[in-house]
Amino acid sequence: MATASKKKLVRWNPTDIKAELLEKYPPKVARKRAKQIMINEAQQSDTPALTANVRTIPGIITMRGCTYAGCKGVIMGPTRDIINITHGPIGCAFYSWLTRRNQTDAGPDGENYMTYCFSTDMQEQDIIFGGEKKLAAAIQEAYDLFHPKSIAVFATCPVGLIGDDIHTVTARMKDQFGDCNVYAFSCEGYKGVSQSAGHHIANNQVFRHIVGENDKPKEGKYKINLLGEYNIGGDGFEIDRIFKKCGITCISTFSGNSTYDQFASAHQADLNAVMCHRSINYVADMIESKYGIPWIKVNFIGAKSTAKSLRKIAEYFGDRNLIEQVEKVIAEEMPEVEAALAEITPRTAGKTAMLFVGGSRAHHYQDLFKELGMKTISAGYEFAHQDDYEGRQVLPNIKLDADSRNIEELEVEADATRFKPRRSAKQIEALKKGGFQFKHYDGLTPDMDKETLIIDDLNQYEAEKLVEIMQPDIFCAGIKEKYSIQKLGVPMKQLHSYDSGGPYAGFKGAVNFYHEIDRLVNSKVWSYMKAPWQKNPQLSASYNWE
Ligand code: CFM
Repeated sequence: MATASKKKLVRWNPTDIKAELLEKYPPKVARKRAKQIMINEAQQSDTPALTANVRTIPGIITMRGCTYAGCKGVIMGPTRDIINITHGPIGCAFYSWLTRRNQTDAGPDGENYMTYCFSTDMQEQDIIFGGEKKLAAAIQEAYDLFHPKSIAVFATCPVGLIGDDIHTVTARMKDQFGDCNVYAFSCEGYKGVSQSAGHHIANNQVFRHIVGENDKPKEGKYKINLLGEYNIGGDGFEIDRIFKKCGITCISTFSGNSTYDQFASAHQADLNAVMCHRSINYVADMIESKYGIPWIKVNFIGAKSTAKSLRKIAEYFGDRNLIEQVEKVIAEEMPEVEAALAEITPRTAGKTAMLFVGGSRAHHYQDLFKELGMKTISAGYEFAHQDDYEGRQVLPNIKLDADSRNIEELEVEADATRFKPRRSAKQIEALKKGGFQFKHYDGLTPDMDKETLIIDDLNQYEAEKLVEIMQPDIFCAGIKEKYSIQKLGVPMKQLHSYDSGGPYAGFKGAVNFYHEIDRLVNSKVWSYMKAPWQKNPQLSASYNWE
C-alpha cells in the first residue's frame, strides 16, 4: 500500500503541480491564485505566507458560500428555540432550511423550531415599495403562533439593496412584546467575501443581545462553555456524553443543540473551550474582556485529540477529582478505539487523503487520518483567515482590507459588576510555567508535512486537476465537489454534512470514522465506473425534425 502511494508522489514534485494548476489561467488570475497555493515550508516558493480571506476571482467556481449562509445557517441555525426568520425571497430561506446536518433534541421543554422554515417571502412589489411592513407582520405572526423566547431576523441581499431598516423594526417589536427578545442581523449575502463575515455578524449580535441576559445561577462543577461546536451528525451529543461522564458541566454550546438560555447564561462559566477557531475565536476574546473567563483551544476530532483536550480542561481546573475522573474515562474509552485501529490500520496505512473544508475541519480531520496511518498530501480551507493556517502569532501582521473593515468589531469593556478573574494571577502563572497555553492556536500549516500543498479557496477546476495529478485514495470536501470527484474514480467523503453518517467527534465518533474510511478507501467501485462517453466517445446526434 505504502509503496503505491509513494510512487504517485515521486512522479510529481510540488512545484510542478503548482505550475500545472496555474497553467491554464490568464496571467493576472495566475498571479493571484499563486499567492493562495503554498508549498509547505518549501524554500523555492515565492509565496512563503498564504494569502487568505480575499475575494474569489470572478468566473472561478468557488467552494464558498455567502455571508447570509454563515450567519443564519452556520451560527444561528443550530439553536433550537429561537425562531429564525429570513427576510427575503423564498429561495434564500428554502435553501438554508435543514441543509446543514446540525442535529437537535427538543429537550424537556419540547421547544424546537429547527424543522420549520420561516420567511417573509418577498415579492417584486416589496422590493419596489419596501418590505418593513411585511417583516413586522411576519414577526407578529410568529409571536402569536409560538410565543417563543426570541425571534431573530436575517437580511438577504435585496434587503440591503433597498435599505429596509430591520433593526428599527425588530427593536420596536421587542418593546411591544415585552417577553420576547427580537433582534436582526445585517448579514446580506454580499456583505463579506465568504461565510466567515456572516459568522462574525452573527456572533456580534449574540454577544450584544443575548450573552449575560440570565444571571440566575447555574448549578454544577467545572463549568465550561464549548465554543465553535455545531453538532453536525450528532458530534455535540457525543461530546456531551463524554463531558457528563467526566463530571464537566457544559453551561452552553455555541451553538450545536443550544438554547437561548444557554447563550444568556454563558457568562457564568469558568472556562471557554474553543473548538472551531475560525467561526468564533473573537467571541472567546470578547467574553474574556467582559467577564474574565479565560479560553483555550481544544479539538474533539480524533481519539487522541479528545483525550488531550479533556486533560487540558482538567489541568486548567487543577482539581484532583476531575483529573482522576478524566483519566478513568480515557482508560475506559480507549480500548474500543484501539481495537478498531488494530483491525483497520493494516488496510489504511500509507494511503493518502486530501481535505478541503470550511475554516477548521481541513485541519482537525488530519488527526483522524493520522490515527489511521494515512497521510494528508494536500489540504486547505474555503474561507479561513491567515491565522487559521499559520497560527495566532501572525494576527498582528494581518493587514485589514476594505472587505474586513466592513465587518463590525465590537469594543468590549469589563462588566462593572460581573467581571471576575476565574483564576488568580499566581494560578495562571503556575499553569503557564508548566507549559499550559491560553489563547493559543498554531493553525494547520505546522501540522502538515514538508512539500505538501496547502491551497486556499480551492475551486472546481483546481480540485479536478489536483485529483487527476496526485490520485489521492480519498478526497474530502462538500456536496458541490462530491460528484465531480467521484466521476474521476476517487472516493469522496463529505466532511461538512458527513454524507448521512456521524458522529465523528469524541471516542465513539472516531471509531465510526475509521470504519467509514476503511469502507471508502478499500472499495474499488469508483475506479470501475465508466461514464457513457468514456466507453464510447463517438456520440452522434441529430435533430428530431431531420
Ligand atoms: Fe467551523 Fe463548522 Fe468549519 Fe464553519 Fe462551515 Fe461546518 Fe465547515 Mo461546513 S463552523 S469553519 S462555516 S467547523 S458549515 S460545522 S463543515 S464549512 S470546516
